[in-house]
Amino acid sequence: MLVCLLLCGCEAGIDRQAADARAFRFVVMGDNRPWWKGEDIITQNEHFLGNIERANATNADFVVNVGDLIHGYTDDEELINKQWDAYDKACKLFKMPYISLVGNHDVWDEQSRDIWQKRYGPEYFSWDHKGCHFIALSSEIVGEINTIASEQLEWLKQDLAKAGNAERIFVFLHKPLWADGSQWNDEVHPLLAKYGVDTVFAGHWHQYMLFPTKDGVRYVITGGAGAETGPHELAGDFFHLLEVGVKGSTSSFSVVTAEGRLPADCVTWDKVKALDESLIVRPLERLPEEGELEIEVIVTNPTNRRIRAVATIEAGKSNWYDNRSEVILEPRESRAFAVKAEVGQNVFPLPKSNLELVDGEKNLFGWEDFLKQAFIKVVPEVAAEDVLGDVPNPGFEDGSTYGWSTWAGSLSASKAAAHSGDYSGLMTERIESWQGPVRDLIDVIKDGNAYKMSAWVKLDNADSAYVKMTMQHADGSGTHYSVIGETTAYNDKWVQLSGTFTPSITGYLEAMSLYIEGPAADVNFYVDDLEIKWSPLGQ
Ligand SMILES: [Ca+2]
Repeated sequence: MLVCLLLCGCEAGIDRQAADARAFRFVVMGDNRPWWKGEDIITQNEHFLGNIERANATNADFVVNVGDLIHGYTDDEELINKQWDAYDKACKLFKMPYISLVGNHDVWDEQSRDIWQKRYGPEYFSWDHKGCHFIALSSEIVGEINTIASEQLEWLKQDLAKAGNAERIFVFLHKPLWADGSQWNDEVHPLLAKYGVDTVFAGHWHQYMLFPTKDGVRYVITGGAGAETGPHELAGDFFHLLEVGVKGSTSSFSVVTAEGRLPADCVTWDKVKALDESLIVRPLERLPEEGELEIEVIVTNPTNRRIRAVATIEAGKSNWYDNRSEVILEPRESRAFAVKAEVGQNVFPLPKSNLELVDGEKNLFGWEDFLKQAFIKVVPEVAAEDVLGDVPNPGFEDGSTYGWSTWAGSLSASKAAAHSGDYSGLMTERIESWQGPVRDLIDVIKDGNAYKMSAWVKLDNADSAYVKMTMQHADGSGTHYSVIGETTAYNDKWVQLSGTFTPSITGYLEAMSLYIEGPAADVNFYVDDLEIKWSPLGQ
């Protein structure tokens, strides 16, 4: 197996460092893949090649890549193998042993998993090096995606139990599952804390970010090996690798970029959160009328350099006008700044708005949709005004299916069950799982506005089933399906399907149909109390 061969080779390094046999360095990086839908989705890009050079310059004992190695996401086996060949070719440039982990662009279905296993072996594994233990996990196991579960979790428990004498334990995986909460924090983190794991390295977010240490376990994101990054340097959006030094029972690392070396705390979760909260937008006291207005914001310069704050309003399909305002900020200065704007007859939908801190040509940090914050006080009253007037018979209380239709099968107003009132809609004689009650909303939904939608569902002849609320919309760019809400429905209680929908319409709108679907064809179900509310801030 690849990993074993590589690591057997590097154990020979011990002789060369006889003076301090247990001090060593290793490199971690992630997310080198060619850019998403870029011109060349096969060849590895210059940013990855640069990172390989910088890794070689560290003379580290080995390099770990936490995944998203190729473009992937195709059924074309020949193309997948071409992408892997191009990756292997680039990786031959590493002068030290090199270990690859599985990312979501590398294994996304059974076919891609089989290709991975044929070429690189198991999806999770571990190894020892100079008294330390290293564990590579997969967040991409088919059928268990975004979890470390079942067989892999059992393996991890046994592997950690066997690593008892290791000086330090390091864990690698592709997705920062700790940041999305849930299963990792309940089942995996306590194990790592129990065994005194030093650091967990992940990628997936194309940036660098140090998280707060939790129960002694350090968590780090390093996803800057070549895939496209965001624009904001202070948020960790830059190409980089991590150089980790281990000496006895301590470890430390620094962040290596094309421009030099940065300390591990150059970008932390807390610093980015504080920056994000440093922008203050003064809420409007009333809805603006047609004409010019100023939005007052307070911006803070977090650097020791003179920078600019640039606010842009991009009208798009709204009734606002494009606008750009700018102010110079002295080092560490915090100041009020009036952002100029101009609105036509209708305030909603709001335009796109963006406020950036800019140093020369570099974007340091930014706030998208900052304008929404100005409307927080004045929106609740307008949000209360719903659009139900345009959606008659939402709860079948007409005693008919007026306003409703079906793709196929039979829909009737039924007194057998009701979430409210006397009636609900009973859906029977379905032939496919996607068939269910349909509402035509072509005259209700307006481009760019946000809507909150909900409906109640109860099963008739099955204990439980997956249900979802879907919007089908057809326009100049084709037919699109958006899942607005999904849940499990039961036959002994009503459950609510809910979610928000913000249409983006291209060209001529041909259809806008909301429907409830999901259970197997022979499952009959009731639907009641459809509710659609205008939600100007998309909240
Ligand atoms: Ca009803």
